This record gives sequence, C-alpha cells and structure tokens, in this order.
Amino acid sequence: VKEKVLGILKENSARYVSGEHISEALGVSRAAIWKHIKDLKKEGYVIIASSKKGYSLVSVPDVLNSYEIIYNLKTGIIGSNIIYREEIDSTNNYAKKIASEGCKDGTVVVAECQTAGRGRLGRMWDSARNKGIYMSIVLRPEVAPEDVQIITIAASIAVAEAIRDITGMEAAIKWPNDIILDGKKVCGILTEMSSEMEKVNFLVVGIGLNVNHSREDFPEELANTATSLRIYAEQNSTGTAPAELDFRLNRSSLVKAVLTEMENVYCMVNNGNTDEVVRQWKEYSVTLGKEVLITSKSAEYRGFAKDITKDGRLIVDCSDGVTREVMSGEVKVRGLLGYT
Ligand code: BT5
Repeated sequence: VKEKVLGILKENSARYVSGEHISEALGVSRAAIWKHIKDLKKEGYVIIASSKKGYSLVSVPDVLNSYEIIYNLKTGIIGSNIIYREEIDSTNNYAKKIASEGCKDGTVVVAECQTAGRGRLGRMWDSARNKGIYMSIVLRPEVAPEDVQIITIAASIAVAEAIRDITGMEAAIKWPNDIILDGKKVCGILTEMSSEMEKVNFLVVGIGLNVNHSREDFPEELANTATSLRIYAEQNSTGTAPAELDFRLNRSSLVKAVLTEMENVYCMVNNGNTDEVVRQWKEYSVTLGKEVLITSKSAEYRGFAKDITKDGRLIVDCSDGVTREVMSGEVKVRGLLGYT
C-alpha cells in the first residue's frame, strides 16, 4: 500500500491530494494512509500536509529502493523483477544464487552498499554506501558460451548511453569493461557465467557505477584513477557555481536509464543483431587505434588495437608480426598512453 500511496503522490507531484481521495482510491482508512505518509517521510520523502488540502510530495530522496526504480520503468524483460538490499556482500553473488535457483531472465539485484564488491580476477570493487550504483542483472541469452563476451560489450554500451541520456556527459568505453570519463574510471562491469558444454545456463552482469562520490569518498589508491559523475559535473561546470549548488544525481533515474538501454542492446543480441552492437560499441570506444599492452599468464605483447570481432574479442596487431584475438579475463589490456 505504501508504494501505491507514493504512486498517487507522484502522479500529482507538487500538487495536493486529499487523504480522502487516496483512501478511496486504495480502499484503506485515512489513518492507514497517514501512517504510510509518516513512513515515507522517515525514508526521506519530503511531503507537506495541509489539513484542508491534503498531502503534496515536494521532493524524492536519492534512494535505490525497488519502487523508485520500477516507477515509470517501461522495460519488458530487464527489471521485471527487482530485488533491493541496503547492504549485501556482493550483488553478483546473490544474483548467481537466485539465478541457479531459477529466477526470471532480467531479474535485477541492487544494493546501497557492498561489503565484498568484486572486480575481475579477484580484485575488489570499492562500494561506498549510498554513493554509487551496485547492481547485477541475471540474463539468459541466446548465445553460445564462447560468444558471451558480447554481453559485456552490450552492457558497457547500455551504461555509456544511460550516462549520456541522463547527464549529457560523454562517457567512453575502454575495452572490455570500463566506462571512463576524463580518462578516469567511472564504472566497471563484471560478467560471470554458468554454462554447460554448448549452452549458457545464465549470465550475471554486475555493474558498479560511481555516481555521487566526492573525492574523499574514494580510498587513497583510487584517487588518481577513479571518478564519479558528481566529480565530473563539478569539474566541468562553467563559471563560478554558487556554493550551495548540488551536483548530486538521482541514482534511481540512472538505474532506470541503464535498464532501459540494457533492454535495447539485450534484444539486439538475442535477435542475432550483434553487428549493430559492435557498431555502437565502436562509436564509444577509446581503445581502438591505440597502442595496448597485453599481459596473459604466459607472455606479454605490445600492439595496436585494430578492431573487435562480432563476438567481442579485441583484434590486436602485435609487434611480433602476429595478429591476435584477445578475450577479456585471459589478459589485461593496458593503454600505454594516459589512463591504464
Ligand atoms: C571491474 O573489475 O571493473 C568490475 C567491477 C564490477 C563491480 C560490480 S558492483 C556490482 C557487482 N557486484 C560485484 O561484486 N561486482 C559487480 P576490474 O576491471 O578488475 O577492475 C577492478 C579495479 O578497479 C580495482 O583493482 C581497482 O583498481 C579499481 N576500482 C575498484 N573500485 C573502484 C571504483 N569504485 N571506481 C573506480 N575504480 C575502482
């Protein structure tokens, strides 16, 4: 009922709705409505009340709860089921667990904070509470296990587009899984898979996006390599901004945009239209045409990143004269200039 009360207030945003109207619409007592309003206020919703006119929603807090995300979300698959936790070890761990128990394609797990957020190859993901977006999407795509890298590529397009949709910031993609702004990492993607010989059981695409962090919110070791949308906005605002100007963004709007864009690219993958996915990826890529260093377990090669394949492998002309197709996970790719 609380969500429905909120829904009515949102539909009438910045206008008064009488308690009587809400109670009739939902078939519950006015006392019950009042209790839900009290709970919403505790969560940070600013609702003003007038004894004559009723209630008016003035502002929505920056929370990631599932009803903020679901409100006005127009996707069919991605986000059809959303699970929210204030704190979790890793949204990828939880998503893998529920995926193995059979949850729906497109199920999303989102948290305000992770105590054991992970990157690739056992690295950590710094997951400051209430600042970023930490979410995982369970997918059951129509691709062969060896081709799943296209999903990471697709997810990186979705995030870059969502950032552009909401903020206009020119986010770019560094192969395979980093989204960067101003040469610094603003988002990382971790794709994990459960598969049999010829069949993908499920994939979990974990997305960590730095949104409202100020510089102090990052640990020392990330000071030079990580950024957030807020830091970028502060740096790129023109003129002298008034001190009270707030560059924080509403994270649930961003989540909605990522899920919407993810649905677009996911449908492209499932329809076999990976050419279009690759084309879009190239538009955002800052890796192609750059010199890269590839480190695999057995050797290191320098070369030029020439292209990517239909299934998302990076094609590198190596200095030993051999052209190699590189998968993420097997190797590290390091731009030799600027951001590494
Ligand atoms: C990644 O790994 O970039 C994938 C990160 C995926 C995180 C999401 S959050 C939701 C879901 N649940 C999880 O447990 N994980 C996923 P990789 O390419 O290995 O990069 C990791 C490296 O990025 C670290 O070694 C740090 O140097 C750096 N790093 C860590 N936290 C960062 C942050 N918040 N912002 C920018 N860089 C960070």
